[in-house]
Amino acid sequence: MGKNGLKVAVVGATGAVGNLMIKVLEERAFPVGSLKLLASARSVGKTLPFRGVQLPVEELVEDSFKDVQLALFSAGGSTSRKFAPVAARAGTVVIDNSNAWRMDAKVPLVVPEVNPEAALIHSGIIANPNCSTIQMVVALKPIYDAAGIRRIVVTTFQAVSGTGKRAIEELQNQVCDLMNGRQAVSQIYPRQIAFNCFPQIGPFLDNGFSEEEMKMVHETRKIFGDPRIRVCATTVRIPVIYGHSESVNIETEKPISAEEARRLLQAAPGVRVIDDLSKGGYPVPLDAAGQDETLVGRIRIDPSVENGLAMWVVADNIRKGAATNAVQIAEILLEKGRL
Ligand code: 25A
Ligand code: L14
Repeated sequence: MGKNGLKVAVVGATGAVGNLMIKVLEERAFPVGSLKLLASARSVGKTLPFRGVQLPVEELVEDSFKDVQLALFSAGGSTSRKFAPVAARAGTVVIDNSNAWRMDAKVPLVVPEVNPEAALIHSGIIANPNCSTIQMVVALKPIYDAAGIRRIVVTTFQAVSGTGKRAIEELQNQVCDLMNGRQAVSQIYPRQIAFNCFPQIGPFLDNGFSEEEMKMVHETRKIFGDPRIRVCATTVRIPVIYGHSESVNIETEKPISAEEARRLLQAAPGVRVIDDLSKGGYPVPLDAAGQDETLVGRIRIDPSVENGLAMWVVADNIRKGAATNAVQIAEILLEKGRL
């Protein structure tokens, strides 16, 4: 590994997102001098590849962060609540992918295409938003800037990889069992996911919304810095492995035509418009999987309200929705000399 780079740690390195964080650091040629792979005790003994070298997985403990300049966390909320402050006290900058710190007033919540400047004002912890929120705000940013957004109604179609490795295995095992005449077993999810879908992501709250739905409300307002945006979300799990899709309806402050929205989106960073209906041109999860752009199609006027616009937004939930967004935040810090 390069001698002049940074000392970087990945917490939750053996998980679905952690694994990809390692790959994205490599792909984007992030200046890693040495890489420390951290996970729970049950992963000690495993090795994972980085730049052609197998690196050992170490157990995450209180003094794991000595001399570590940057730590990317994706080991779940309780691990982040416990260890992100430990790392920050050791002088490590933490970019945390869990839900633990996102709504903390002292913690910036950053999507580089939307509010990059927020990354520079932190006290050791920077939060990566929820995957469903990230791809939606990337697609809405150019429209927000041009016409303002009053209200968003969104329905998501979410892949199982967001829940982690064991959920991917649950879908695969259920399909295999059902195709072989055996019963499907659900351990991770509340209902059968194979050949099915269900409108529940995370626990339900007293207001009748799921936790994932309320994350989209609060995080969208925080990232845009606009507490007036009204958001109503319905989040649905579908039997897809990689790539979330979203049906997004918005009401803008000023009128905007579908052509103008399409033109703005075509010029927006991180966005690719696929919107040619004559050729069946619209994005699907298989287009999004394995790449970093947020794909937008089906852009059209919603005639049921004043200043209504509807669109379809698809992205790889563990790349742009998690690992890539986290590494992009680190790149902002690096560029501004903050690492
Ligand atoms: O809802 P949350 O809390 O926000 O959770 C979000 C993410 O956390 C993970 C899961 O991701 C999910 O996407 N997660 C949730 N519950 C978990 C649990 N009971 C859990 N992970 C482990 N146990 P994931 O499965 O893709 O991996 C997340 C990464 O986090 C590491 N990790 C978990 N707890 C940790 C920790 N690291 C440090 N300290 C802790 N306390 C985790 O490493 C992984 O890298 P690991 O060593 O625990 O898991 C390695 C593989 O083992 C399998 N596995 C998971 N749970 C169990 C298990 N094997 C046996 N028994 C289990 N209970 C997984 O397949 C994992 O890949
Ligand atoms: O808040 O199960 O980052 O798909 C995103 C994915 C919570 C769980 C988060 C899933 C998560 C979720």
